[in-house]
Amino acid sequence: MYRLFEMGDSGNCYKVRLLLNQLDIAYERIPTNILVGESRTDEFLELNPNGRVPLLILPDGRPLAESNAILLMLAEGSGFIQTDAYERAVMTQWLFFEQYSHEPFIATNRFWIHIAGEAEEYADRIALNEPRGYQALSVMETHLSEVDFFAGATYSLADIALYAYTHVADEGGFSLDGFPSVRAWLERVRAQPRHIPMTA
Ligand SMILES: N[C@@H](CCC(=O)N[C@@H](CS)C(=O)NCC(=O)O)C(=O)O
Repeated sequence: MYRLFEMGDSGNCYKVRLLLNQLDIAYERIPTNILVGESRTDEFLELNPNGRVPLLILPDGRPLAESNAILLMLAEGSGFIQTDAYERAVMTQWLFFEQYSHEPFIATNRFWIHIAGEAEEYADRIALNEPRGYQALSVMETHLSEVDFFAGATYSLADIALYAYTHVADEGGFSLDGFPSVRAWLERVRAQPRHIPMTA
């Protein structure tokens, strides 16, 4: 069986749990509290030298880190990955966008404000991240005003990856009021078969 080192409040971990559920793959959850350093122990660093969750242990014992890499491996051969090379590349383009232009600002502010409760301590960095997070939301809004899902007509890994932190953007101080296409897309993602909320 797969084993997943994860934290319930983490969007990066939620991506993996959402996909596992949508693929109907059984797995064991291993709660890992990053706030008390559980991803920085010697034992954990042996498995992921980068000291972060999610970390998936394959049934044969091999470890795999990085949420979007985990998604790509689990979804291999499924309808969540496009078969056409260009369409698949467009889908991965959005996975990279999520990690470089979205998550570092929206997820990081959410972490400081909502999870760590350190909004005052990190006020300067939160303020710096804010325009960049809104920039990512604007890119999403423009794209979603023309398509139903990120990589075209059907729901794919790109939607799972971008849903994870967008649907809780308010917890990072980001309002979705000015992003109607993003809000409509969130509803389409929630309506997918076997969708589960982050709190499940
Ligand atoms: N790029 C990584 C980011 C993983 C990440 O930042 N994980 C956070 C939780 S969301 C973590 O484990 N932080 C603990 C630490 O840095 O000590 C991914 O997508 O999996």
